[in-house]
Amino acid sequence: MKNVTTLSDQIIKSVEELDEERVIKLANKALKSGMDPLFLLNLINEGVKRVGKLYEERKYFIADLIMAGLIFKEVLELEEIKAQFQRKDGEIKGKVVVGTVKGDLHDIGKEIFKGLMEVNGFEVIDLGVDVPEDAFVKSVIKHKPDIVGLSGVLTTAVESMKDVVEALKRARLRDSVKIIVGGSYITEELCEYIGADSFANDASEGVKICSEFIKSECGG
Ligand code: B12
Repeated sequence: MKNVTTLSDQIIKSVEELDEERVIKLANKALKSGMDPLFLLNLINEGVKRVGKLYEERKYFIADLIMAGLIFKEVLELEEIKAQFQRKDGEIKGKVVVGTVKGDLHDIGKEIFKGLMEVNGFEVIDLGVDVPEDAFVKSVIKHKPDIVGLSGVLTTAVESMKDVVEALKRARLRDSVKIIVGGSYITEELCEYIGADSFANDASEGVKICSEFIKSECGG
């Protein structure tokens, strides 16, 4: 147990220090020793949050945020992690339109949510980043999804998320979909303010909520 804790700490620390080579080396070591890939991603996320904090404290700069993003993406490219996101054959449970909302370019969380949804049997239509509300409306008309998933990590994303909900209401589509919002700072109060059906600060939790949406839709 001590070794596992030490390795976890080392991973978080090497992300915080933006030591790309060491992160990849330790990540490979952790995966080889049987660490759950999703647990590993949580560790990387913890390190990345520390980078964010250092940026806030003006000890790190924008280039460091970029580097943190690049390191995260590199970890997502590791074979064992990619395997975690490989869609298994089987029935499609439901359809979801996802996107990072207007004004926000952060896409790592959205990519993780998308990957986990696909692995859990959802068809995902990904609209990308900085997506305006009318693009969500058009996509709902075109694809008739069961769920709309909105991602955003900037505090300003809350207003953009609310804009999407309002635009769907104006188009009389709000009741045809469930809406889930995700991002590290989203709270129940913000979810209510946005007018979404649910929220998650963690992609796995989001997948569980979406599966429940589908179950209740089917009356199960
Ligand atoms: C990497 C990074 C960047 C990279 C992004 C690269 C990329 N391709 O995404 C770059 C360098 C581009 C960037 C730019 C900026 N960033 Co930035 N960035 C970060 C950093 C360090 C990590 C974000 C991240 O990827 N985290 C890892 C992922 C996995 O976490 P996540 O997004 O929260 O996702 C998880 C959950 O939230 C959830 N989830 C996410 N989406 C969804 C969706 C659904 C439907 C569900 C269910 C769940 C879900 O699941 C995920 C996994 O469990 C954060 C620090 C932090 N604390 O978050 C700052 C941070 C978000 N950035 C910040 C800032 C200020 C900026 C800039 C304004 C900086 C600048 N001066 O230009 C710009 C804004 C650009 C823009 N318009 O979007 C601030 C935001 C502060 C605020 N109050 O809004 C933060 C918090 C840093 C800080 N502490 O100051 N950034």
